[in-house]
Amino acid sequence: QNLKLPVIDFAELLGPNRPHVLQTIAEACETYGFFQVVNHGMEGDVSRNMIEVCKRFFELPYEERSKYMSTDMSAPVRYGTSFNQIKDNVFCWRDFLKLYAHPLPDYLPHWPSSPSDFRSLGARYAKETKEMFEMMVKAILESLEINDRDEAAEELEEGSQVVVVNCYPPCPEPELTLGMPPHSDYGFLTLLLQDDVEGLQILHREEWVTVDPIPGSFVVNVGDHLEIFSNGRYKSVLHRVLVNPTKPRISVASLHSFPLTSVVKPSPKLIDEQNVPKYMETDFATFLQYVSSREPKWKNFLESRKIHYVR
Ligand code: AKG
Repeated sequence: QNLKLPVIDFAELLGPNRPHVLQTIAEACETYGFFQVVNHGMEGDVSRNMIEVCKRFFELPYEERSKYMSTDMSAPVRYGTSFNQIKDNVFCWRDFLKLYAHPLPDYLPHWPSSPSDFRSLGARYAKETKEMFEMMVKAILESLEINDRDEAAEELEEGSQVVVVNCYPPCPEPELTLGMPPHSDYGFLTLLLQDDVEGLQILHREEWVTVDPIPGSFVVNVGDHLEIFSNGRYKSVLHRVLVNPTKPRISVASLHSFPLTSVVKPSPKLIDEQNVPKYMETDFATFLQYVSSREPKWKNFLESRKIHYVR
């Protein structure tokens, strides 16, 4: 049984229906940690061209793609298999291209120069997803009853954006593997574009359910930073990817986080005597230290930041 995620019509955020849409966003973030966005303002050509140019990248000869292979997790561009082909004990059925994207002028010169239109199409896509993210942040803050000009919005505007292109080739024995193991996303929000092949599953009421792709829509999910910022009200939910026996699948995830130098903590606007902080302050260095000492899986990192009060 496939899951129909709550659908947010972004155009309605600009009209009289805004309070109702904000309510739907809040309920979706509390119940599923996920929602889908339609009428988001990105023209169909921009998203279709992005999927198509990424497909062409993965079709390039290995010698061309492997120029971007790196074991440095913070390289501006990293091409690889699984998560880290040097470290992983078991490989996932996935190739990926990870592109740092903000500030774009700093990173664009490092992006693949082949296919020849990769940078121009990718840059437009990254710029427009960043704008969409900024509108979403305002809606998310408002849904938490926090002023949309809160300093968090400013910080997030300067935060990191990483575009991860996932390519899942057809797999002759899909039941023996996964495209991606269960994980939650480290950042604040992830905006995911996918082609028309299903594969994404989320953990909902302790069951894995497949998300029905709506062509041209974005799947948006709450990341660990937003769970912490909302003091646990919005949920960073585990998700994984199945592979298909006959069809390849491409997805493009745009991951948006607080700046790498920021301290992430529950919003002071949501904390009072009745609502004590449920998470410790955290920063990127703590995260890196955590993941370099063990395999990053399930929600271990987020769990490790929870405060357990002794009565
Ligand atoms: C990720 O990039 O973190 C994903 O979970 C990708 C999901 C997908 O390919 O549908």
